[in-house]
Amino acid sequence: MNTLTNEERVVEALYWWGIPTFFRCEHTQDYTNTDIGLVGVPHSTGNGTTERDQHLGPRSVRHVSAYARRVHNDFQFSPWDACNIHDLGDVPFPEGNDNEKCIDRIYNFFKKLDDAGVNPVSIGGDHSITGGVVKAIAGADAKLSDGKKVAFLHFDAHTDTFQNLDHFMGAKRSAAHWGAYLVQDGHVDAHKSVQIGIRGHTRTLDWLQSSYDLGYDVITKKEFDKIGLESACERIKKRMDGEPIYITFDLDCLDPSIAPAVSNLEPGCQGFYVDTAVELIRSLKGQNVIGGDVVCLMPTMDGPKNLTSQVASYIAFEIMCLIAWNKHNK
Ligand SMILES: [Mn+2]
Repeated sequence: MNTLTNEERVVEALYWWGIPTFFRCEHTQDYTNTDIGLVGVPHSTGNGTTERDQHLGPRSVRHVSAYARRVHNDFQFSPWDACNIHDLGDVPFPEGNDNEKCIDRIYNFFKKLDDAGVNPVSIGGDHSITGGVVKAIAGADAKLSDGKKVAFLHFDAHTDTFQNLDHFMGAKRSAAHWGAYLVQDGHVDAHKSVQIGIRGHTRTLDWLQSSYDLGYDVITKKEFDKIGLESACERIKKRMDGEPIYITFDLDCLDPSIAPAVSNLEPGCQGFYVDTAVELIRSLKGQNVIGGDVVCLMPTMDGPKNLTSQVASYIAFEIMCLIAWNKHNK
């Protein structure tokens, strides 16, 4: 595919050179030679707040992520040499304003990846996309999870486990519902899952009850600050040890100073800084991570240098490296 000379290849490190794909990976729709598939999920109608534009996330990460095509210094390996990583394009949304039909489209797209044994790392899109993705790759019918439910490592300022509302501003499988129905429908084992980073003042005092009722372990940001990084990593590892794992990363768990371009900002208290989030992800090194997503990026609200998109690239890189690391060591 690459026709550049060795001398010319220096331009590949420049994000603004060439045709933008995720991490400058080859774009293909042929899954047969793909180990890890990078997928854009440009979907906004699962979050009916006024803050939309999350469908612009994949394009924005494609714009900057060639810069993040790096080796992994902590793991001392190159994911790009370890396995075949391709940009599989975007999920098509001809019914873009109909959330339920879009979730079906996402499911159908990712079912094909599951059938082909391709591990997906997705860029959203609002958080409702996780519902379609995980329904396809986890649970009794899924190949990637070996017929098992997945354990979630769910980063977020919010629980997204609504059970008391039939719909959120018209969307049933909305960005606020997926964390509940994936458990109820048999795709996620909440008793092996952790929600981390939940923070801020909420509208009601029983805001965590729905997560507890479903069986999640919740590490709020406040509790995290008390117990510290090491003990949080231990708790995560212990809870999901040996299970198929899916990492879903809402960028709003990060501090607004490093991730201002998110849809539901929680500026009332500090979020994670990037080192902390990265170390929490790395706590799953060597575990059976089968996929992940980075969601809620809203590029139209970003600051200079597309900071939030750049951070999103690096978070996706870390998730991807967990999957690539296992293939590297096979
Ligand atoms: Mn959130």
